[in-house]
Amino acid sequence: MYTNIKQVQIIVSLLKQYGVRHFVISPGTRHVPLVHAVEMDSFFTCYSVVDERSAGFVALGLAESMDAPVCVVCTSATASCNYLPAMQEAFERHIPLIALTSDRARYQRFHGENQCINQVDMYKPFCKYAVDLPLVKNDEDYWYCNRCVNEALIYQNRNEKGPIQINFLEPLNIRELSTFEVPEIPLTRKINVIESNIDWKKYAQQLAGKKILVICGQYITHTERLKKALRSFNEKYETVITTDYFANVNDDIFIHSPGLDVVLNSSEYRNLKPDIIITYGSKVYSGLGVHYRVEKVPHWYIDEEAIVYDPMHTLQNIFAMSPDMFFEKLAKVSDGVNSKSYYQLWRARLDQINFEIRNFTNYYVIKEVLKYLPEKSTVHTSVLNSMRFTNFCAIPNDVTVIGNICADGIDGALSTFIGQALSTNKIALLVIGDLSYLYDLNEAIGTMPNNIRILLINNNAGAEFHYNISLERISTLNLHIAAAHHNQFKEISTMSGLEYWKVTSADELEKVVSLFFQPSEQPILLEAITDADTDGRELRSMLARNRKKIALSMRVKNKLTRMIKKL
Ligand SMILES: Cc1ncc(C[n+]2csc(CCOP(=O)(O)OP(=O)(O)O)c2C)c(N)n1
Repeated sequence: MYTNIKQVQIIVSLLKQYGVRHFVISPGTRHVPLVHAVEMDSFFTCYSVVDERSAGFVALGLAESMDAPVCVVCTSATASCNYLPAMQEAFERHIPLIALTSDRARYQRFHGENQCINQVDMYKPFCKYAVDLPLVKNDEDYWYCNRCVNEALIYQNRNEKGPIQINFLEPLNIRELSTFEVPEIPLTRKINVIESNIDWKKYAQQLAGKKILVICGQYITHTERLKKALRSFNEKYETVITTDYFANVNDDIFIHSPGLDVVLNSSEYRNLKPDIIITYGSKVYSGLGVHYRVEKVPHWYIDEEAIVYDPMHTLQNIFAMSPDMFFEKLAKVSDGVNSKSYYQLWRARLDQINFEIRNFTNYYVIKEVLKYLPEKSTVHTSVLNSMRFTNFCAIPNDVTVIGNICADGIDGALSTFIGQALSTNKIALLVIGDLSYLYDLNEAIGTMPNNIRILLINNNAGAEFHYNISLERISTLNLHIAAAHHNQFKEISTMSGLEYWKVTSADELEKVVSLFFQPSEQPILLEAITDADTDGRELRSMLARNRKKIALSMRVKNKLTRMIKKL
């Protein structure tokens, strides 16, 4: 019988699946559930060494001579400190030691608990990767714990091998230490790293006849080779390939899907549900995949560095190769044909989306201005609204769209934009909100070349919060959450050598918008004054107009009618 503790079950199941067989064990209490699990399982070979310092070196010798990873496991506090010399030696010599250090639960640490020191990251300079596992109390903890152990075991073997630390917890209830009721350790998810020298037919078979949603993320250069590979893949498999402007992919093969993720209702999500999701690129902006988390759609991720990226919580395979190779190889070994029926489902729903806007708002201004973008220009946007609305507009293929999308900070949009604009003669447009502009104002008095255009949407607050929270829900919203102010930017613009234009209505905008990108001696800042509350409300109602009501079955309808009658 084995322990009921899920955290330990995950460790044991994964060590087996990764083929880690050898354990050097030192005596103690806190690691009992793990020790008893491995000593009872004939898969593992265990050695007993009292002194943890010696245990570390015994494991080092074993790992080196077998050229295989070896675990050392001990109780907490100074016991774990004694692994340090062996960890340092393993780090320098690229030997795969696995230090399994047992610990107290996070919220017990440093409050009078006995035998408790800070073990988190304790071997830091001498450790390839370290994880501090959570107590597993729900599905989210289970996923996180599984992901951490997978990460540690994957990263141990990438490039040069080396030591890793897995800090795990003793149970809160002392009786659980010696409770063994589970006949078998349940199998947990192993995230597979797949290298390029594989039997591609095996993976092609897994995709054949399946509905495949490819989500293309950011910061991938879409070379001609990659586009060709995607096209060939798309011809052979039932594929939908979605993206947004920030991926800069510019090819008809991609379905441009921004906004879709926030308007689909649950039954539409089910209707469009893929059998598998494939992603590549450093940040997948689209929320589509995350919606499929609950539906447990398997996920394949393509990344040369084999970084674990698991936003859907269903990552199955990481293909450690370029996307070009992945799509090329799979296209080559398949003789299937894309019937386009899955694609048509998506196309039909996307064609119903109408993001028109009539009232003068932040979105209205951005949409009108972007209509005049010149060829081959660059658009940089600050985060959230500016980014969201840019994605809702029609942007020509040869325009480059950028933003500080990964950390989503409002701090550096202007500075980053200036850096980008300095390296091109073409028009460089910044779409920015007033708080983001205020934040980065130091840069507004720096050097500005005349190819710069700044569209500053000044709604005198963080309109994002008027959209996602609203004054109706928090009447004091403007005080601190949306940081309302009364500033306008004429003086500071003139100081920084910008020609200053201001519009407060659709009519005023119409008069100047076609001139905004015309050649000019000076860089130009166009300040559009809108109202944050109206901006938020209009966005909410535009999205609501695009949502379909959930069709209720007759049974549910009758039940509801009966309930209403009873009231
Ligand atoms: C450095 C940093 N601080 C705070 C935030 C939280 N935040 C997200 S959006 C936002 C408001 C942005 O306001 P603004 O630039 O005026 O754009 P708007 O929402 O009005 O479109 C804030 C404060 C953040 N993302 N980054």
